[in-house]
Amino acid sequence: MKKTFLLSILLSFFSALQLSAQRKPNVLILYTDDLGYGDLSCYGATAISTPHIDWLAQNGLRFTDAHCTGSTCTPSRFSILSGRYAWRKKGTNILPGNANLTIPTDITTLPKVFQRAGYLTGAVGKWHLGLGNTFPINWNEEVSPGPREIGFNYSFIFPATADRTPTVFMENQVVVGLETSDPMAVSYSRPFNKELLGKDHPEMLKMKSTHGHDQHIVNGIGRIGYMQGGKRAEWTDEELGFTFNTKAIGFIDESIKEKKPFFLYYAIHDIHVPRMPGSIFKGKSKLGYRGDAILEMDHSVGVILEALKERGLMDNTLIIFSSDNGPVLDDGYFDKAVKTAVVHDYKPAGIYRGGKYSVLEGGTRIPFIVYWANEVSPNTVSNALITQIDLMASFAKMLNEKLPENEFTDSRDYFSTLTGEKDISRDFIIEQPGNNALAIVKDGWKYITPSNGPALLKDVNIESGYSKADQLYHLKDDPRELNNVAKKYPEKVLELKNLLKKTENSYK
Ligand code: NG6
Ligand code: CA
Repeated sequence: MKKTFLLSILLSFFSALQLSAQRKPNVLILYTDDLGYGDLSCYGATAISTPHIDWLAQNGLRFTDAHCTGSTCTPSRFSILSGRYAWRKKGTNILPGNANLTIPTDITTLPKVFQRAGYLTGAVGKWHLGLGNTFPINWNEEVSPGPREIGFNYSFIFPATADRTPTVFMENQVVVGLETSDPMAVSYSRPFNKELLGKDHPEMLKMKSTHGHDQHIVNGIGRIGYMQGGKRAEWTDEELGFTFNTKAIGFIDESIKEKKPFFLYYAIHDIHVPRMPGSIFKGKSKLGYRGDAILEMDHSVGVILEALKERGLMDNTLIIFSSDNGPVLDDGYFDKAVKTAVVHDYKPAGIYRGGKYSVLEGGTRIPFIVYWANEVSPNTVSNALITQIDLMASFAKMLNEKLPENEFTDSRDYFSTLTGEKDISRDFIIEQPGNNALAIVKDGWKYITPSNGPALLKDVNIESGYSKADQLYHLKDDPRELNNVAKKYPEKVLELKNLLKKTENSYK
């Protein structure tokens, strides 16, 4: 009797050990920028083909009701990395390129969870979460705090977005290629002495802006923000994909050298404006530079997959592919996105209404694919409601890492839904549009708080979903949010309103 008991204890001990060895896969998050629900062929696009991402879907699990937390960049990135809703913290909306770090350095973050579990962690690509804690930032020395202080051992980033100064790369928080004889400075309030601006020099521009983007010029493209110096450190847009791919693979190699599993947050810069893909992609799609940027993004995914294959890592790497917010056609430059979409009846948000900036489903319902050989069943689809904010708690669960009990978090463990083992939807999710009029989704119902914003965001020609009245939609029957049933179901409105309030008040 005693012997069998001991044996069974030993067996369960060894199977736990085996599990923990098995369950320490490399983790790669491919996080694209402004890619809509309808922008991939595996999500129904026909005017464009994305074979590498489709491969992930064919060999993994594709979600139909996955959400980023905001319909713009900074809030979604803040939430995926910190496990907290961005609206809990002031100053976390779309950031200028000279903003300071928004994620507190003393909280648990997604990369810190991996570090605690013995991983080497890296951030490559777009950052847009602020850097440093001084104003102005001194770009001529290491800028801290930054990715390192929130849990990334390695970083190769650009500070904000491709359309914002400073238009330079930073490796481990130091500007790459900056010469001491040409120190750099960045401003968002006024141009520097002798700085040539897009608004005064249209003849210098290879791509004109439709709105904004008429300040600093680099590579023949007007940007938001001003910059002086650092001339030789400034990037060429056509090189961004190649540069980031190379650095992402370099980081993977470093993890092999250090004999550690890796966690790589690869924030692919495509398909955000200015869409100026590498020369081999120009003119290759039917959809102007926006489509070409999708091809470049898909190619980047292919390059990374190939690198994993060559290194024998495909079987032990969990890959997530997703986007930070919904799509926009005209986000400030004449790049033929609007015209070609009309010609091809192209719907970047799929069947959903709205897009980037909006509170409608097109704003936060995004592609989300999980690939994990031998663990996630190939060619499967999940209709479970999930949110990127849960990655932190879910991976903590996978790694057997406890999140500190006395620390606040919005992140919840849905690991078994993420891997398709279960089909359980999140209890509810909160969506944050450009103007902070929050929406809450629960059991197929969606409630949108009243707000004063315009119903149509004119510059970008996107329906916002804002209304002065309460809005309630039954997403299952009315996925396009056309039929406001708030008056018909006042108890539902009250229930969701109260849940939203309760969640807002759960952290002061
Ligand atoms: C807007 C920009 C837009 C884009 C966006 C941020 C103008 C007129 N528009 O203010 O081009 O940069 O901010 O996008 O300047 S995000 O994906 O990083 O949130
Ligand atoms: Ca974005």
